[in-house]
Amino acid sequence: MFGFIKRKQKNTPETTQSTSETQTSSNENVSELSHSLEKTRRTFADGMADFLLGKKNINSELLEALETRLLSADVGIDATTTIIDELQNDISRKAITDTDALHAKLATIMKDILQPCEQGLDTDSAKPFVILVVGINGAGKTTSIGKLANHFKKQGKSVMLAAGDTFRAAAVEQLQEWGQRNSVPVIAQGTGADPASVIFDAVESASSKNIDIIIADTAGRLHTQDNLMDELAKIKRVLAKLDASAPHETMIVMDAGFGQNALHQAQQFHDSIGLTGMAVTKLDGTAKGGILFSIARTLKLPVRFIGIGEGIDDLKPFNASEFVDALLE
Ligand SMILES: Nc1nc2c(ncn2[C@@H]2O[C@H](COP(=O)(O)OP(=O)(O)OP(=O)(O)O)[C@@H](O)[C@H]2O)c(=O)[nH]1
Ligand SMILES: [Mg+2]
Repeated sequence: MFGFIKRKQKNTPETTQSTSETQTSSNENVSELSHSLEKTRRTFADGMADFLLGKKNINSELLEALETRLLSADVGIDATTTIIDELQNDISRKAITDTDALHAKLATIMKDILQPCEQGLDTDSAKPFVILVVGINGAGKTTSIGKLANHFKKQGKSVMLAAGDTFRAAAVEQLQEWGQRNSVPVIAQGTGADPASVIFDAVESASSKNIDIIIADTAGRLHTQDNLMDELAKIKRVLAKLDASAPHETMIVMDAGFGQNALHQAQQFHDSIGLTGMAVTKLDGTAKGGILFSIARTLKLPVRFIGIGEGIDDLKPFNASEFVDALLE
């Protein structure tokens, strides 16, 4: 939304080049993210530039416009209220007097809201480390598993996949394709097999082969939502027989485009089976990327990864600071 300020800053000598390698890679991440988050970024930006270009003074009209933009991007009432109240506070006590200061403060507040959700997944605490992937149909589970396999392999870990979605005929083949692309083994039985037994076998096999990480796919839809929750609870029970601490991560994959509805669904999964982390997908295809702020305020679950495209490299560890910088670029 403050693109013109950024462009102006980019030409000033102090900010043109960063010397540290970390900073360079962070800048690259922000540019890539910024491109992927284009739709949400535009929701923030629409209508704001006029205010900022036309007026030097910060006034209540500007804050109202900002509030509307935040709500349109699904930032949610709670986080939006925090942002506007804190800005208003600083404006009242003259700590913010121009748009540059407003921009800086806005970024700080937004980063503070998201920071608690930035908790990377540490897969070294168990071997095999078992990740159970859950979520409603079409959220992006199987695709994210394929991307995760690629991510972990790049870290030098050995990975195995378990085809726990035995409900839909094509589900096993879809996972097997991802297995082939990543050159990782996929443990599968046929359609209609008991998912808990497929995943149990996979974990036993991973143990015997000294595999680091096992990622289990599950169905997104059964005959009823109760069936689904019962099945997932059974998978967890059966796994715990093998290793009391397994699954080590129960990760929900959530489609950002569902906005507030996705939050409600995630809460249902959390209440039924207990979640330990999330991957928020399809941030590239939605104007509702602000949902991350609602997640931070309501679900308070670690956001392990974000999905920003259909390609194998389009799943990134969530970084709160880069995310906000990309949105405000
Ligand atoms: N643009 C975009 N598309 C994505 C992303 N993640 C997944 N998709 C697409 O979303 C669609 C559904 O993904 P799947 O991985 O099959 O979803 P699923 O949760 O396994 O679905 P079910 O097996 O039916 O429960 C596919 O076309 C994916 O390519 C993302 O981050 N961005
Ligand atoms: Mg699937």
